[in-house]
Amino acid sequence: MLYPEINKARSIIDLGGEWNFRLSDENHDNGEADRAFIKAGTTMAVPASYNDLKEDPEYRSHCGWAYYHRVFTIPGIFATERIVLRFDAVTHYAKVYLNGTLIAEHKGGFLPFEIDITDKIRCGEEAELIVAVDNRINHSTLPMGNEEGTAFFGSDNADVPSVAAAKKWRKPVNLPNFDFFNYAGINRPVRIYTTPRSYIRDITITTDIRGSDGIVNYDTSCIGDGDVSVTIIDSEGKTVAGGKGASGKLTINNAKLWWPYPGDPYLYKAEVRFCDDLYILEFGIRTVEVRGIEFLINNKPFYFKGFGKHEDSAIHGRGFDFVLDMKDISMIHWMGANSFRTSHYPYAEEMYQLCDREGIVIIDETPAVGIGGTSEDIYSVGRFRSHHEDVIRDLIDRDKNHPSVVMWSMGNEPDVVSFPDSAYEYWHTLYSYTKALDPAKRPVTFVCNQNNYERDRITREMDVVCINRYYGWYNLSGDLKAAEYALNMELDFWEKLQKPVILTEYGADTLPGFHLSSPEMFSEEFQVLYYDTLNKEFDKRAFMIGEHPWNFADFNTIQGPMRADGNRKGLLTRDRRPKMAAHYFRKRWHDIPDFGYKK
Ligand code: GCB
Repeated sequence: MLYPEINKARSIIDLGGEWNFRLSDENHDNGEADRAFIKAGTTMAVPASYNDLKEDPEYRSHCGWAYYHRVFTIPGIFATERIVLRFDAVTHYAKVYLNGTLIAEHKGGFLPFEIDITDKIRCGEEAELIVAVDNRINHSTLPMGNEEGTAFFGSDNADVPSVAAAKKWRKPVNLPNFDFFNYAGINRPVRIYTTPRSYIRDITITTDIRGSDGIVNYDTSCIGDGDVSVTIIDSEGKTVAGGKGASGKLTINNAKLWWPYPGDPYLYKAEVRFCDDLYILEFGIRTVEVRGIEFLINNKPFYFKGFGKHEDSAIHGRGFDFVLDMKDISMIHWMGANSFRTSHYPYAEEMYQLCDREGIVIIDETPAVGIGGTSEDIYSVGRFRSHHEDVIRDLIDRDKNHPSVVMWSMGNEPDVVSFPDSAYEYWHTLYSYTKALDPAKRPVTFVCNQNNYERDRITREMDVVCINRYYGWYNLSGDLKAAEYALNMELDFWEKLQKPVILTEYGADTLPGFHLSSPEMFSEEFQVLYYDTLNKEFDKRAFMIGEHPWNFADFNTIQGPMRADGNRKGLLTRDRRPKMAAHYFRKRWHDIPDFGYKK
């Protein structure tokens, strides 16, 4: 799916700003009375998560439908154009009504969807838009919610009579089977964009390297009758290659490659023309390959230094925040990191564009987090399977052209040990499905939890073994000597496999400003010692090709006895100030080269 752009053939109308808003569990979708009901609600910012924008606690704890309403007019000058309404992300389920008619429904809160409204709207006349948003999560949604009455990090002690009896006072709440706040609403931009009536629907670019030449394979999908032409322009504006036809192979002599920063993340532009339409796509020339225990970018062994992140900040929640993205990239550079995982869902497209330009490597993750946490064989029941496939298809469709994206993560910490056969079948089928869909055939993985690695048959079969481990925190809490022993015992197991392994999560909750002379849990000194103890062990192992501390920054979660003002494992505070451990990693990572670290 192409990102909306403004050029001489296309334009954009931004529908961000103030909308009417109302929380309600009744059905208010299209009638006159419904519109009046929603308008009589309150004001709401778009894009944003609605949860932290009003002081009534209902906004934070709401479980069910929320309604957005606004009117707009498309200028008459666009009457000859094709007109598309695009939502970058509505979390988690959306119903869209235009002038009282349901025009779209969309499941999944982290990927875009769009509706061609050319024949549904009159340019120059007022139109009325209602978006109904459902934030409920369960075994059919991704991320997954619990349906069995236990909240993440909480227990209802059902066998205690008084606690069991008190349940009747509880109102319905969302019970995430994941550790981040279930921020909801129109989280990313809403735009109308125009194209000519005959238009470029999609462009796919894959690249290769032959000696000093860059190979650019392009494939276009266009609607209408006409010829396609493609021109490749370098960063100085010079034409370096060109071709005609819907697909083709172009050669750029002495090509400049895309390298992670501090290398040059060089980008070319492909100008694609079809009838009166034009689309300009930026792309980089680079290769990615797993060979033996190495992860090669442009044929050189790369070492992942970076984080698991979240889209999360005060007030905005998970609402799109370009200023925050800019700051995060700056802090990634400041710490000498080169990569992150989009834990635990696809991020806003603008972040990937920034990473292309700033040379940051991305492991691109689906929202498949929290699969498990139930006694039923969740894979055989399979209420989420087709949605998971849709999400992978749409993720690849959206992100396939980004040079920054080097690997797909099908999900985070699914239960693969309790249900061995059904889990095996599920993840293997999905692995082949993902591989087949990606035109660039990037490596595919999923990220496994602290499980019984001897029983887990699936993680070991991924292209890269990605493990989340909390030795010294959730296990062997506070005892770093024992943690070091246990980690080494497990690493001995992985070493035999001769596959590349990334520690995709390890971390310790830390309260900024809490200092101790003798490091114990939650102190800044403990966080540094924890990382230093474990890092020294990875440094001894050639197959360990990356370290992603959890988390880049503190982030918000559901309330519960294990979380004081959210998850505090950040190297940075929620407002992006460095804890001592950020300074520790800054020193470490500036000394570790991006390429050839493990000789
Ligand atoms: C994990 C999860 C992550 C949590 C983290 C923690 O394994 O993948 O979502 O936030 O542990 O801090 O508990």
